Amino acid sequence: LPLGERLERRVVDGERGGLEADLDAALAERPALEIINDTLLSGMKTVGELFGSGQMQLPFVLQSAEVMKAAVAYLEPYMEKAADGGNVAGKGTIVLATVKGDVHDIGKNLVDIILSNNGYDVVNIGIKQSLSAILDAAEEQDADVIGMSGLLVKSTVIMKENLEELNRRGLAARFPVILGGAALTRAYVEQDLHEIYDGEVRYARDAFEGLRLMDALVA
Ligand code: B1M
Repeated sequence: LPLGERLERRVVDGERGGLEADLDAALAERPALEIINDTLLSGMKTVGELFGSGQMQLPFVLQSAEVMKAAVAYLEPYMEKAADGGNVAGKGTIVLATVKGDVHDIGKNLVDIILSNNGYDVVNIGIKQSLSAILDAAEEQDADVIGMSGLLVKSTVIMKENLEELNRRGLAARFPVILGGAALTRAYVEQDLHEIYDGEVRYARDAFEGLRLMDALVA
């Protein structure tokens, strides 16, 4: 198979052996981010389709996720940093979490990498995080923005409850919120949730929209 297809297959098949060598070869041809966006994510999409249609069982999805994570970790040092020295942080702080009951973190961790490489301080508190854990981190770190990720339909309900709780605690004006994850739709966030939240709530379709939103919210 050609290199790109082989890499994509590695994600779909959950095949780690020889991954680094293929990534090195791909890096000689294309930037790291392009390898992630065009090749590896396309493999994850196939995994989601196979799983959704009952053609792939969960343990194999997990293996694919492990390969995806290993590939992203390997590529991370090669990802472009902002010209203004993105690693000199200080543009603003975001607390990033996958919401309560949800373990999906590949997307959230990509958002972390993209924001960190572009000058933001990212406090990534992990998966299955309750609102109180998110708020503890946000207050402790004096965060500018709260970012919540979730891929389950159930998580979209949790996000709504979290926003309602922020309203009740009088914290909506203090914390703009960015939401992302495959179960959300733009309309759900920008219409339904926008209507109930007393602060700013925005939808990020991908990590780059997350970055644009941070630039807009924190500037
Ligand atoms: Co699960 N899973 N999974 N899964 N899984 C989905 C989400 C699902 C759609 C698959 C399917 O049925 N087709 C389905 C959800 C269905 C639903 O709710 N309606 C599902 C299910 C059902 C489940 C379980 C319930 C299965 C079970 O146990 N029977 C279970 C849930 C466990 C739980 O959470 N409590 C489960 C478990 C798992 C694994 C552990 C095996 C593994 C996750 C491993 C991990 O993350 N560490 C897994 C995986 C890998 C997937 C799929 C196949 C791929 C997800 C992924 O990593 N995509 C997924 C199918 C799919 O999404 N279509 C699926 C790549 C990633 C880069 O994309 O996270 O969307 P994504 O992130 C994007 C954007 O959304 C955005 O930026 C990223 C890219 O730029 N983004 C943000 C995300 N968060 C953001 C935050 C932001 C900004 C942008 O700012 C805050």
